[in-house]
Amino acid sequence: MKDISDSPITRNGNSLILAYDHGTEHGPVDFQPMPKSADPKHVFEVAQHSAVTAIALQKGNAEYYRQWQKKYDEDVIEYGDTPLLVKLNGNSNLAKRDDYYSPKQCTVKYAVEELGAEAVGYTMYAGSLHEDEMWKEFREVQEQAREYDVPVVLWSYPRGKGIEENPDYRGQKDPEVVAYGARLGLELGADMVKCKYPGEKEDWQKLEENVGGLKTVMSGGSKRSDKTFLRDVSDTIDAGGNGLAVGRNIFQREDPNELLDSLEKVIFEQASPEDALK
Ligand code: FBP
Repeated sequence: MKDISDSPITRNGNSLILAYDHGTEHGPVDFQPMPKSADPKHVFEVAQHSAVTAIALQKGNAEYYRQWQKKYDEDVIEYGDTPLLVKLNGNSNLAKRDDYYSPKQCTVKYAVEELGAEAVGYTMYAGSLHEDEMWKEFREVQEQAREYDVPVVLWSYPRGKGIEENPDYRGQKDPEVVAYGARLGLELGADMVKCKYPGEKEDWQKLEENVGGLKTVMSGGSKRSDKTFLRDVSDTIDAGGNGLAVGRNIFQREDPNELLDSLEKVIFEQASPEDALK
């Protein structure tokens, strides 16, 4: 089994994954603040910034990404080759369900053999009535990922009735809930776990105490100022985290390059947010 540190989705042990599966998860509403972000080609271009170690796409956009790269190749235009992480499951905001569930649209085989994925991702809603089904699907994903020697990133988002109806928990971002989700990444055999930011650096530190050295990345969340966002990322790194998987805080900006420059310094050079913004 290959160590994730040898995978191209990490650099010096850390990662900045540009997530662009929002058209599935939230719908076009996420593109409204920056209409050009609805065009995948725009986001593919953004992903070529040197800070980005992988772009996370659903199957259809992954196919489009490969076509786009081929076109660029033929035109002999110089372009980056940002590694592809195929998100294997996803769900829309349109579905009416009794509890959270994220069906699988792509196999590891298709992702690797047909799309040339360098990594795969899977969302797990532990705490949902459908947790058992997702565990079963994840087991297959994890074992196939081992066969193909690609790392598997677990979007670990505990939510649903088991969380909502438990009086001990204060929702999805309760530090105990986030830490539990992170621990599941270790228990279920992920190579990296992506967690919601619980709000405080100390909370991320506690999370790290429970993952046995598993790579952890912070999930971006809704758009905030450069300063606030960099502070959250920097706190995650200081607390032992390995970077970021981010969507809206990048593609909802008119020109995300400046923030990406700063993120590169914070994630890969351990710069302070203040120095990174200079
Ligand atoms: P953001 O940085 O925009 O929060 O994206 C991270 C992400 O995990 C995406 O991959 C996904 O589309 C979205 O968040 C799902 O968020 P949620 O399920 O909380 O609405």
